[in-house]
Amino acid sequence: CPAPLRRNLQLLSHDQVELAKMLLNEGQTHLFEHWPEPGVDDDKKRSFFDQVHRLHSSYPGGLASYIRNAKKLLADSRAGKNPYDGFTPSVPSGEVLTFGDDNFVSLEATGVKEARNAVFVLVAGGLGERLGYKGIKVALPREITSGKCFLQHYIESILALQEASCKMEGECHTQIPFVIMTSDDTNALTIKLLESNAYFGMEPSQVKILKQEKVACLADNDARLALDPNDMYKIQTKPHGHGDVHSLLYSSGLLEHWKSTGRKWVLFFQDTNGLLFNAIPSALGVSASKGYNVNSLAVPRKAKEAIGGITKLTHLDGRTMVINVEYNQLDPLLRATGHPDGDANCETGYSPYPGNINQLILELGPYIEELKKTHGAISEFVNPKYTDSTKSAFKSSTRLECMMQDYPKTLPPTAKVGFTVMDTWLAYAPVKNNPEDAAKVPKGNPYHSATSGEMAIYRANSLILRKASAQIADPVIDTFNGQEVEVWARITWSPRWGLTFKDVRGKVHGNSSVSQRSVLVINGQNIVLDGLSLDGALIVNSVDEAEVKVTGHVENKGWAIQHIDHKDTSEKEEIRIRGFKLEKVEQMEVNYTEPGKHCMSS
Ligand code: UGB
Repeated sequence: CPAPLRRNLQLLSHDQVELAKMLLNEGQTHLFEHWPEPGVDDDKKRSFFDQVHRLHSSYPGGLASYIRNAKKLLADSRAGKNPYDGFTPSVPSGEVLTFGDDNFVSLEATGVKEARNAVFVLVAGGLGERLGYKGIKVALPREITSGKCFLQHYIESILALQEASCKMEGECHTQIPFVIMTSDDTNALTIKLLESNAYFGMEPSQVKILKQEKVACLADNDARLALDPNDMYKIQTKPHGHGDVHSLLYSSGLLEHWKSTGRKWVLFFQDTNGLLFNAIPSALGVSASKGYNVNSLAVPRKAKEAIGGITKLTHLDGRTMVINVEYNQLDPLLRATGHPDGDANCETGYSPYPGNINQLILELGPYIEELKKTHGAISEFVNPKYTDSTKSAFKSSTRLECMMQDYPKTLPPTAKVGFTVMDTWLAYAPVKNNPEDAAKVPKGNPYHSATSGEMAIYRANSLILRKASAQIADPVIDTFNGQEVEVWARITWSPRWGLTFKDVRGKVHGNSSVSQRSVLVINGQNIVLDGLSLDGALIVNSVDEAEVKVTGHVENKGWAIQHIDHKDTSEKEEIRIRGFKLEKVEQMEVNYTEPGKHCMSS
C-alpha cells in the first residue's frame, strides 16, 4: 500500500478499502501517489471512490476484469495481433427480400402478428461526433415536411405495430415495451424530449430508460487508469460503445420480466435511420418463420462504405460464424487472406458482403440463456493511437470498446444466426455525416447526411406509392450542401396509415397522381387516395372514426424548396445541416374531426 493511501485509510469505509485493495492488486498504485495528508481534499478522496464504485459495478466482472481485459488487448494490439487470426472470410448466404412481392407481403403479415410479443430497444447513447450536431440525434426532424423528429416517428411506429398486432389477434391490452439506452451525453435531453411531448402518445410506463456508464481510460500499455488532467481525483472516462446494451438489459432484470409476460423477440435499432420501420414487419416475419435466434438486417453495401460487412468466418479448426466485420477491419482481413484488392465492389457494383445496418432481432429465450453465461459481456477491442512505431506510448488515453452486433461471437455453433437483406431505398438512410464530410463522399457512395436522410424518405414513400400503382412523377436532381440528390415529391404519412405494404395498397387506387413539386401529408388511419390528382401541397388530417376518400384535382402554389448553406447561422442547426428549407407558399389543409364517411373533393 503506497504511503499516501495508507495515511488516508481512516477516511475510507470498509467497501472503499476493498476497492482500494483491488486497484493496488491490479497495478494502479499511481492513482494515489499524489494524495495529500488527511484533512486536505477529503471529500474529493471519498468522491474518487464513488466513481470507482460506479465503474466497478457497471462492468461485467468488475473493474479488475476491465483492467485485465485491457492488459491483454493492449498486448495483442502492440504485438500487431490480428483479431481474425486463423479465420478465412467468405460471402454468407441469407434471406434476400423483394419489396412488395407475395413473399414480402406474407412475411409482413407474420411480422405484424408477432409484434405483440416483441420489445424494442433503441441505442441512443452516442453523441454523433461525425454529424457534429449539438443536440441529441433522436430530436432531429426525420423530415421537415411533417417536422416530426426521429423519436416521435419511432414511437408512433411501435404504437402502430402494437395496435395492428393486437387487432389481428383480437385483443386490446398488450403494450409493446420500449427501452432507450442513453448515456451521460444524451440522458437528460432524451428524458426532456419525452416529457415535454407527453411521450409522443406512448404510456410513460411503457418506456424504460437505461443509462450506460462510460468506462475508464487507459494511459499506457500496462493498462494504468488515466487520471482526468483537470481533476486528479477523477478517472478519465470515455464511452464503451453500443455493445453495453446487452449487459444493461441483463442487469436491469427486464429480460426475465419480459419472458414471464410472454415476450419472444427483442429488436435493437439505432438512432437515426428514418426508413427502418419499413423493414421491421417483414424482418420479424423472417425471424419467426425461419426460427432465427439472431437475425441482422442488411442492405447491399458499397465497398469502403462506413457500415460493417456481414461475413462468414471459417477458422482453421473448422469453427464457422456469420458475423459483422467492422468497416475498418474488412479491408485488411480480405487483403490478409488472399484478396489483393481488399474491400472492393464486384460485378454488381456492390461489395459481395452485405452491409450491416445494426438492426438486430434476437429471440428472447436463447438470448436470456446466453446472457446467463456471459452477463452481457461482449467481446471488446482497443484502438490506441501510438506516438511512434515502437508502440510504447499513446498520443492520448484510450479505452476498451464493444459493439452490440458482436453478440453472436460467443454463441455455440448450434445457434441459428441469419440475416435478411433488403433494398437500401426501403430500409436504410442514416444521418451520420456532417455536410462537409458528406460532400467529400466519393460519387456513387451514400452520403449518410441530414440531406440524404430526408430525401431518402420522400423517395421511399414515392416508390411505395408507385408500387401500389399510383402515378408519382419522376424526381429532379438538385444539389444541397455540395451533395447531389434526387428530389421526389415530399410525401409523408403517419405510421398508422401505412404500416405495411398491404395497408398502403389497400388505401391507394391506381387513378391517383402526384406531381414532382407536390407535398402530400397524410395524418390519419382511414384515408383513401382515390382519383386524387395533386399538383401543389395537400395536408389531410382525420380522426380514427372518420373514413375519408380523397379525390379530385388539387392545385395550388405549394411549398417551395429553398437552398440554404450549412454555414448560414441565421438558420437553425437542424435545418441548415440539410441545405434546404421549405417556403410554405400555399396549401390545402383539410381536417376531419367527426366520425363517418367523408369525401374530400376540391
Ligand atoms: N451508441 C450508443 O448507444 N452508445 C455508444 O457508446 C456508442 C454509440 P454510430 P458506428 O448501421 O450505419 C454502427 O456511431 O458505431 C449508439 C455499426 O457498428 O452511429 O460507427 C448511437 O447513438 C456498423 O457496423 O455507428 O457504426 C447510434 O444509435 C454499421 O452498422 C448507434 O449506437 C453502422 O452503425 C450507432 O453508433 C450503421
